[in-house]
Parts: sequence; C-alpha cells; structure tokens
Amino acid sequence: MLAELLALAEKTAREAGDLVRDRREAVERMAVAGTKSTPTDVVTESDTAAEELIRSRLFAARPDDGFVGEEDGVVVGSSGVDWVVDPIDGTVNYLYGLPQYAVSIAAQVDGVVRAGVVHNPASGETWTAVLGGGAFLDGRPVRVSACSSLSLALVGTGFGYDAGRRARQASVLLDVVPVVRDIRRAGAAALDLCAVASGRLDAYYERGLNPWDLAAGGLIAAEAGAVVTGLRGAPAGNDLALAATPGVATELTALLERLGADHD
Ligand code: LIP
Repeated sequence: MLAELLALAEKTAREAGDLVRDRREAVERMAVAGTKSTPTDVVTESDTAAEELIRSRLFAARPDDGFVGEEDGVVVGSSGVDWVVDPIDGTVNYLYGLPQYAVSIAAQVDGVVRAGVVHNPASGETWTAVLGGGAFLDGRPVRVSACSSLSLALVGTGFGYDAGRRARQASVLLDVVPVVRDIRRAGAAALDLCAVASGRLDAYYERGLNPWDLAAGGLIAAEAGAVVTGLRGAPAGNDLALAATPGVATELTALLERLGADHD
C-alpha cells in the first residue's frame, strides 16, 4: 500500500507542480491574492488552485481519506490515511520568481508519516521516501553528508512571518554563525530538509514550522540518515525542527537548547 500511496502522491505533486510553474512563468509579476498571519504571510491564487487540484485528485482516488492542507484546512477521513499537503512551500520565493519552491505531499497512516514526496517544479527535482525504504532523488538513492563536526557544518535555517519572532531567531543566529562553517537561508523548509537528505546541507533548523512544511521533507531526511528531532527530547515540530547528520545533530541540539531556540 505504501508504494501505491507514494505513486499517487508523486503523480499528483508533479501535476500540481506543472500548474503552479506554468502560472508563474505566464506573468512578469505574480499578484498577492491575500495575506494570513501577518502582511508578509502571503497567499497567491496558485497556492489555492494547486491545493484544490491536489485535493480533488487524492479524493478521486481515495474518497475515504483525510486531508490537512495549508490553505483550506482539514477534512476528517475514515480510512486511517491522512494527506498532509503544502501546495507551494516557499510561497514568498514563488511570488518573487525565485526557483526555490516545492509541492509537498505526505501520507500519514494511523498518525505516522509513512510516504512523502517533495517536488521542485522549477528545477524538476523530486525527492521521495517511504518509511523504512530509504530516500531518493529522481529515483536515485540519497544519503546525508559525512560531516561530523558543527564547526565544519553548512547549516540552513529560516525566519517566521512575525517580526518579534524574526528578531528572536536572529538573536539565536548571532550565536550560531561563529561556530558553524556558514549559514544558508533558502526560504522553503521542505527543500531545506531535502537538501540535508542529499548532502547539500549538513544541518537545518527552524522554529515555527507547520505540519505541512515538515511532514514529507522530515521523512525524506530521516530515511536518508538524518537525525530529525525537536529539542529537549521532543519530536520535530512547531517549537523547533532540526535535521542534521548524526555527527552534527548532538552538538547542534545542545547549542540550540542552551540558546533557548525553541521559545520566543
Ligand atoms: C515557509 C517555510 C520557510 C519559512 C517561512 C514559511 P510557506 O513556508 O517553508 O522555511 O522560513 O517562514 O513558513 O509559508 O512558504 O509555506
């Protein structure tokens, strides 16, 4: 069944990816259709159109499933399978025409994420994983890097839409920058997690992620050998999500706990 769920998720992510990419390429400037938590937390017509397409394809194939989507919320199912969907992760990048955004679809079975796909429509790259089956990029196996020291780690991170939250995240970063190789801020959590899975980053951490930012990318990173966790023994989640090579994870977790990165 996991292979079926993954195949459905991948086919649907590619179709939604084509839709949002074609819409983006058809215009010089993408319009903001609305805002959510703050004036900088934007939604475009492509976000909602893609979520509608994803929802209709998944329900056409599996009408009894549940659905958790960034734009249109929750549908409770009866099958035990719930889809956790971000139609465009990295919406601000999408708005500005930066090719760093992704369609992220995860299948949660009895509350556990067991299959996931992250598709970057601009680059065409597609990461996939099923629980216990390893992680893949365009069908080829991927593994995290061999980096085993925080001081040599290339670390990704991100900032929230709330100004106070960003100020707090920046103050944590002030203490992270001097003890790592360098920082990258790419702007899409799902792709940051896949970058860890592919060894393009040695670690990534962020406070404030939603389940749809984290579900598929978190599984892919874990199946590639990353430690995916929160702080103080908590699972990766809204307080803080961290994905890193085993060698870097211990040092980075200890540092972020000491800095209180999991609270404002
Ligand atoms: C984004 C995340 C990113 C984070 C942004 C935002 P969205 O998700 O992918 O890592 O820094 O604040 O949460 O809003 O583009 O789906």
